[in-house]
Amino acid sequence: FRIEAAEVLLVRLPLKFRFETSFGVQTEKLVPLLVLHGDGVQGLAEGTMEAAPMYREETVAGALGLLREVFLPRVLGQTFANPEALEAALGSFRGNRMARAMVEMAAWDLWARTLGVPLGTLLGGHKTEVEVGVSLGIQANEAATVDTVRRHVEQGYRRIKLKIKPGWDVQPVEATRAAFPDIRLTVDANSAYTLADSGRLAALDAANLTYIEQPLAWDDLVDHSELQRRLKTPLCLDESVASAADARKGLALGAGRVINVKVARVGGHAEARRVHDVARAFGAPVWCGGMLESGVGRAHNIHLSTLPNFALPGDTSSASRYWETDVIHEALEAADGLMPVPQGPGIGVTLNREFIGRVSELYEEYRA
Ligand code: OSB
Ligand code: MG
Repeated sequence: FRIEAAEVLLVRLPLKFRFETSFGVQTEKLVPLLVLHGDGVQGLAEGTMEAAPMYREETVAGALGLLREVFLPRVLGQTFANPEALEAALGSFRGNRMARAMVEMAAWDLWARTLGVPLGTLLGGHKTEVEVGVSLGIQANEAATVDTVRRHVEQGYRRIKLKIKPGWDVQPVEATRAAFPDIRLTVDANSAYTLADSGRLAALDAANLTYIEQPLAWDDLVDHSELQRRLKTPLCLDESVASAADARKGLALGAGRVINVKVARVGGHAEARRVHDVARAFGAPVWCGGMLESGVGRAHNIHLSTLPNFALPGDTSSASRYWETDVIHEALEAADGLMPVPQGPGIGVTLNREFIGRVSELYEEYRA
């Protein structure tokens, strides 16, 4: 396929809920979108980095500059045999994997649409629906926590994840477990703890959590392996896995027993599939994480989740939880904790250009 032109758009979407994590409070999502144009076909991708470097080091501003100055000039006017060839064209650059992933993921969508097959099928997946859970932000108190958990359990979500931070961990978890003895429950600390907190984290062993997600530093594997030795509960790595090599090292060190695969965090679908394969070789399940994506990123996540070792429910819950109006026409809605895979070629969704035109804060077009 040949990349004839590219469009970069920037949309600000107000969140329907206040999303508090250990690194801050979010009330909106700044969404950069990339459209790659091939021979009569378009490929879509979304940047999932935050506006500020609070999750990992990447930012929206950094991604927009890199696309314009470095990445798009490398691919415009070029012909690629497949998306892996395009990945290789950007492979010598350091870091900035979420920014590179925008190009790589749009290329997968373009390629799948060119071939007329769903992206999940092209990646090697077979499912027509995927199991999903929900990620719930830090609430004002225990009663509010139990209340919001109840609403989402009633909607059928297959796993509840509570955001925690030092000072807000054992209490909400114990209250939730007492109210729902049998649900699949996890917590996510987004790197808010250190090894000095291992006693506090060990207190969570009593709550029968499926895993504790990313308790320690965003770039750490070694301390996680020490913490894992002190806990019964499996650790799940999110921030600290940026590649299949990181996944191999983390699992070999015993830094965790589960991996949260975020396709953009690891640089795109090809690397996400390699993370999936490495984890399978270690006997470790993976699941598909989320970054409060718009419909474009959400559709990519669902297609990736059709691979067999996505054995635990992902974070890709119904789009209507997040947005009044999405950037795509299709509604990505889960029922009874199952998210249908959008059908049709590629990621199976189409941009709502009318809505985007009204709210877009930036529009750039590049030609070969
Ligand atoms: O750590 O998984 C995370 C959102 C933004 C940044 C990091 C994370 C999250 C979530 C939300 O947990 C997942 C979602 O609902 O998309
Ligand atoms: Mg996480």
